[in-house]
Amino acid sequence: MGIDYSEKIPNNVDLANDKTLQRALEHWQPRFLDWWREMGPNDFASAEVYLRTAVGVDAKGWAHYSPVKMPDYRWGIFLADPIPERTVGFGDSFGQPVWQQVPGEFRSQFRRLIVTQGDTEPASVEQQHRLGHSCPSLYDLRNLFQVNVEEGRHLWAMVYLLHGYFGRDGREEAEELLARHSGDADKPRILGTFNEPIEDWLSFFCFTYFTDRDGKFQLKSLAESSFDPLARTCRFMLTEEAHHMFVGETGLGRVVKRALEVMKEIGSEDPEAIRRQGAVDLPLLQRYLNFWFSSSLDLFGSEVSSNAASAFANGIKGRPDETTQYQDHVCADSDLEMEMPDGRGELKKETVAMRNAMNEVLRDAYIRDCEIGLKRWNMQIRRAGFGFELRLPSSRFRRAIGAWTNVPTDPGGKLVGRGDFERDLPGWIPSATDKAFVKSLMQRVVEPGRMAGWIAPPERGVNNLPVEHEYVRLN
Ligand code: BYC
Repeated sequence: MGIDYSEKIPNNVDLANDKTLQRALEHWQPRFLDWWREMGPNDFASAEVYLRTAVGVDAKGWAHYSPVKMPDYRWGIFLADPIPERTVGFGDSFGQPVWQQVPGEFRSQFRRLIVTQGDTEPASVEQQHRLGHSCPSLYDLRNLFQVNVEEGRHLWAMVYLLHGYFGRDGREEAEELLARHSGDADKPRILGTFNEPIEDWLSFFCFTYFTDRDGKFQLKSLAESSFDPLARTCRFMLTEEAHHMFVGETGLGRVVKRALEVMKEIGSEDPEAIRRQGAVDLPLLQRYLNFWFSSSLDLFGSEVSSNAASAFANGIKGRPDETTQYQDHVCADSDLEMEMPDGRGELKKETVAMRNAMNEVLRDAYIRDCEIGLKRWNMQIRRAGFGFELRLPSSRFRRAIGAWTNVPTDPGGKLVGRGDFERDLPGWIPSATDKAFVKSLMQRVVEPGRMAGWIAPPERGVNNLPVEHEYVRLN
């Protein structure tokens, strides 16, 4: 079914024929718009932004571009087309028909996951609330706003499920999604990373590289769910998510490129000399990567998790690409060996039932995916004739969730004494001086085609338009 844009809430779920649900969502809609006005990029409400809006969920329809004022963006409910005769792809009910309703016994588990997923979407918009004022170019400003409106739509995706399938509890949860706020002392967002401030574009690019990539892995796992409406909504969200990671990967690549240009110009790798030229030195970038990667690793939950085990056993949440990447979809008798801290400053080997280790399986796949960008940037650095190498820190470093919580290690994952850790940590993640320097670079550039001095231009513009196109008309 195509997307009907004549309706108050554009959708492809035949909302017009479910009056109760339509009324409930129409009641929530003005609250969402109030939240957007208060917490979204509202200083730019009158700007015309060259945005992508889905007009259909197939390959042809989902990337339609036009200039739009963000408050007029048509947030709606779009599910990928159903897969006929789809069956449960993993866990104890493997092979049985998928569910069009939430089975009563799994209701609270599903609600918890949908609320957690939903909570991240508005959180990220809140985190990026003021970034527009320091954009390095109109091209980047447009990408920021594209990401923001789509995160708003992803919130709609989860709110649709809550309203449509969880009755009164779901409606209450949908209200709460607008009541919690990123970094709020009393009502923070649920997951740690979504309460971290994003006050500069280097953090934004790290966030879209690392944290949106967690989004990719979590959405892929939920796209395997036996609750078919959840699977279909996540499948469509993934098409949009790909652009967010593109923004992160190309953004960081352009920062590296600019640093290398400056290093060649001045013939030096000295961070201070590079900073004097207004570019980001690579050791500083490494500290930003250390911060955002370690924070994003926590988003996978504990290494050993009974929540993860029951989500897998019950067909609620699978592994990314469950059908194509794995042979054993039941995992009743397999296990995974892990190295854990023994609590006395040493390591121990532990054998964990595979179902209980699912968070770690996802985290491992995520880490491999994160490596790809680093390989590319390191190649850029080598080609430019420099020896510096960017690295992902160890998954044990600076963790706040799971077995490695508060276990002092260096970025390479080597166990160190607490005193040494506390002494050295400020040199491993961005220091106050680093942040102040990055802040000093964040001067807004809004002439079409011009870029701030700390970032190279993109290789191409959006939708075959030139980089110089006026992607945002600031009015
Ligand atoms: N911070 O057994 P455990 C995205 C909680 S990003 C704070 O270890 P479980 C996006 C956990 O909630 C993708 N708390 O883990 C990106 C639980 O609390 P309760 C978001 C945390 O349950 C950029 C307790 O610790 N989607 O889309 O197996 C921009 C013990 O849990 C954290 C999802 O996350 C943390 N980091 O797995 C915009 C998918 N980690 O319930 C958007 C849905 C864990 O006992 N969520 N806890 O009070 C899930 O699948 C799971 O909830 C988790 C945790 C993977 C997050």
